[in-house]
Amino acid sequence: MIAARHLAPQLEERRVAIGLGASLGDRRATLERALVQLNLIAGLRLERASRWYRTPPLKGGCAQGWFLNGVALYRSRLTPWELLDHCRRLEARAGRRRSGFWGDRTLDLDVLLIEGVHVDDAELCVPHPAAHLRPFVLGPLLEIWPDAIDARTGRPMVEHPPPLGPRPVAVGVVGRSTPPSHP
Ligand code: A4P
Ligand code: MG
Repeated sequence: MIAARHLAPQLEERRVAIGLGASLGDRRATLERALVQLNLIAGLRLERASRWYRTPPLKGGCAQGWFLNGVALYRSRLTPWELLDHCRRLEARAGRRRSGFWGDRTLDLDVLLIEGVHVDDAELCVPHPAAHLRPFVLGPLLEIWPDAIDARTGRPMVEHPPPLGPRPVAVGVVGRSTPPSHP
């Protein structure tokens, strides 16, 4: 394991998982645009994306009733903080707005896992501390990266107990899909 502060600015290529979520607007178009925009960043290359899942909000406060969630796996040469900056920039570009803590959002991008890297600082926690607790994250993550390791514990993600809550319902596959039966 490499302590984050010792990472060189230009990392060797590592796999990274990004969680995508949206509960406002044309969720699917926003998430698919974000996948492409991330892939256009120098040092990031899309390897696989999960299906999209229609998911109930984890805790109330979602006026439009449901989220669309998915996870994408990239090959990355970026530092964890560069990744976070790009995620924030794309959220802003998607016109991210929200209504209160855990409220609606047009686009939420979370850095879920970075292969072999564990960061805990004021700005960034990787692995994302809640990744293994959320069905709409762990399910799609294991779909595309079944042997992912939790760098905080060194154990496979698949060994985490199944998170509580309703199982997310897949509504389509990126690029060839079953259109969702909702707007
Ligand atoms: N931050 C620290 N670690 C990370 C990380 N690994 N990835 C910091 C991204 N950001 C990280 O995040 C606030 C700050 O957390 C960032 O600026 C960064 O410095 P945010 O995304 O701006 O705020 P947020 O999304 O409101 O908070 P948070 O804690 O990220 O919320 P979550 O955990 O994303 O939960 N229900 C369903 N069904 N689907 C969802 O996607 N999402 C949420 C929000 C609640 N309920 C949901 C869903
Ligand atoms: Mg977030």
